[in-house]
Amino acid sequence: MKRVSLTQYLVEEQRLNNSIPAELRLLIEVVARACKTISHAVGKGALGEVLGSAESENIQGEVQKKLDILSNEILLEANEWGGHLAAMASEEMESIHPIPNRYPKGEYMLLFDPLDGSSNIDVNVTIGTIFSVIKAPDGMAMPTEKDFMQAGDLQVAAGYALYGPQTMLVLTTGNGVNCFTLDREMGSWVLTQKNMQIPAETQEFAINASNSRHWYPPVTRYVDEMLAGKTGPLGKDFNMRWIASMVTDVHRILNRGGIFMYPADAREPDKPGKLRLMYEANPMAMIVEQAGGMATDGHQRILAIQPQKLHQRVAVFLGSKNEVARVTAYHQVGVP
Ligand code: P6P
Repeated sequence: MKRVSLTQYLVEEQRLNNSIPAELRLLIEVVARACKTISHAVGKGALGEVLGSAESENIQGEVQKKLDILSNEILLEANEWGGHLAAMASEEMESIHPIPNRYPKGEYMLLFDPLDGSSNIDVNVTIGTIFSVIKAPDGMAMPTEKDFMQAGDLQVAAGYALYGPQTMLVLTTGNGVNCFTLDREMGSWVLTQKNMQIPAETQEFAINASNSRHWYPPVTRYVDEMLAGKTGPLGKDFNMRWIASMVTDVHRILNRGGIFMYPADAREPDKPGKLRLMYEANPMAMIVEQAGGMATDGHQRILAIQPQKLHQRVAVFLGSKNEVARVTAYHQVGVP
């Protein structure tokens, strides 16, 4: 493939589809540059004295890793001066982060999980950054959390960076999904996969099976049918993968199909799931749908959910559309 840089791709996409105004292009390039910085810090590991926990907790009550906080700061500092944003929101911050008054404000708002999969940081397993871009409401003066309560269908862009054997950036602005690989020598993002498509069928599923005794019947039925293999109702054998790093499980599914599930379960009946809607499920659902896949909470499209709270959680079933449709259908007859 002729080497096309991220900048060239964004400029040509704007020319072809008029879908990436200059401000959005600037935002994407700033986020991509911040992900390069995060990749560099992650890559240092113990040599950078960035491993281990930060002896603090985030809004979710989860112990923060030093790299969680560093990644969050890198994204805040990279994005606050450019004039393309009105506000940001992060898994690592309880409330929204309005752009400081000393900087101009723009028409976009950025949400992110700065370092997803951080339980894997200290054991050198691939982790990543997930981001979502929405428009600031017209005439918004001082941004509030309410301004962020936009359904996922309203996202103008979504993506994730992957800090693994290669550093990659997967991006959609509503016209398909493209993957860029970081050329570490040149420091530039190079287009390496165009218009990624998720196969409709799959023989691979991803779920944390240690929770199986807590699952509700629709999930138990579905997983049991897959485990029954060729002689079971699905008539084929299935393989299982669970990396406990959503970006990595989703990237595998983008490349070879599969279904990723983090369902609600009986451990906490009031908790709809573990993953967060605004900065994990929504961006991943936009990417998956743009790649021909499907993403539901077991009952409806994730992108159709009207958010109520910035850090609200949601059940997630995403990937190969025929399998997501199947497990979603099972929920129509079963409990949540
Ligand atoms: P569990 C990482 O902490 C994360 O938010 C996702 O990246 C991942 O899919 C999930 O949680 C793993 O959860 O319960 O298997 O540790």
